[in-house]
Amino acid sequence: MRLLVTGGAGFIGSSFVRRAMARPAVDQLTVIDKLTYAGNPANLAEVAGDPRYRFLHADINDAEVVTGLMRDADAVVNFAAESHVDRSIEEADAFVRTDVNGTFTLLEAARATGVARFVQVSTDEVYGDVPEGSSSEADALRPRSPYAASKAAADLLALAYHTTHGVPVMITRGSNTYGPRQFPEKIIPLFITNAIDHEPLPLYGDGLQVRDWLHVDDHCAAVEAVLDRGTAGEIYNAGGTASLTNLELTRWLLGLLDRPESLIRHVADRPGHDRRYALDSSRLRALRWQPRVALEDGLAATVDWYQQNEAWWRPIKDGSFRDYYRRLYAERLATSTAAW
Ligand code: NAD
Ligand code: TDX
Repeated sequence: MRLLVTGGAGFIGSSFVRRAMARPAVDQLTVIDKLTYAGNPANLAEVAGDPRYRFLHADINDAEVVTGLMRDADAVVNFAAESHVDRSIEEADAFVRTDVNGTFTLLEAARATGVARFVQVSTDEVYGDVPEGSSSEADALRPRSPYAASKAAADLLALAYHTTHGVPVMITRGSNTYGPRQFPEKIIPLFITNAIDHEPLPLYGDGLQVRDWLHVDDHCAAVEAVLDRGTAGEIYNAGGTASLTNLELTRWLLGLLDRPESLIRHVADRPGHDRRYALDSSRLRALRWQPRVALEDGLAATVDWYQQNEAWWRPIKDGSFRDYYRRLYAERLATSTAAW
């Protein structure tokens, strides 16, 4: 199998690449990544020397480049995206350019080259807020943030390219993912690294929003199952092993790090904040996939990884991330309240 992986220098993409390179069935793997603030070549250092692997620093919107790469591939997995909800609230341009136009460019290339399989990596956020029960793949899309809307638009384009042009598209919709090498803008790595430094943890609103946590290894196994055994034109939900409130999650992290709950600050809520996500993953389970990493094991290992790998995250937090953090959190923290 010759694989083309977009966004492979990011959190989930790089984990997928390491996993794929361990498979003898993979003869060639090409990563294309724009290396935005979230892309980090260090995430791919482990595979960089393998003769089956090559890296191309490019934008998925470059039609000529992606068409050329696809001619030389049996399958494409599209991880490339702008992925952070709060950034999409601040400025959504890049979300439309990458998540919508970029996916469109890849679909056009798939149509032109007749690539055999195309996995579009999507998210539970396309279903919007789910006050009770769980989302199944046939449910209506009700995205509520610009990020979620950009991913939903990509899903609809992908499905239309399957129906109209026969492009062999499969969509995965994973839930909130966590693990090593996640950019420290997302709640788990942000709170772990802040807590290591005895900095406050800015919990949005009442902290009672519910997320269903999926370990990155389980997310990658889901994408691999769909790549290998999925049916073209189908959507596959991949839910996690534990649903809990952000407040419960935060307390758990503080316990693992031996830090006091007085670090928790309730800050102004995220506009349009989805209260709860939940996925029904029975279709993917029928493909012999199930999430395996229990949250207690995955969180402990993730905390340990950030403790052992300061060289990975300190340069990020000390660089341009500082300005972002100030913009998003300074005012919020100045007007915050204690958790108790
Ligand atoms: P990430 O932000 O860590 O990585 C995104 C990668 O895409 C980066 O390497 C970045 O450089 C690259 N990229 C961005 N724009 C590009 C462009 N125009 N051309 C080429 N490369 C570009 O994201 P992640 O958390 O690893 O998420 C990967 C995918 O999984 C995304 O599609 C996201 O929507 C989806 N997803 C993420 C989660 C989660 O909790 N993190 C859950 C479900 C689905
Ligand atoms: O500082 C924070 N304080 C806080 O209370 C941050 C960054 C987050 N939160 C809350 C908001 C959410 O309820 O924590 C929860 C998780 O937030 P994020 O880590 O930003 O993730 P979320 O918005 O749920 O989206 C994630 O899962 C679905 C990924 O970022 C998406 O890429 C994926 O599609």
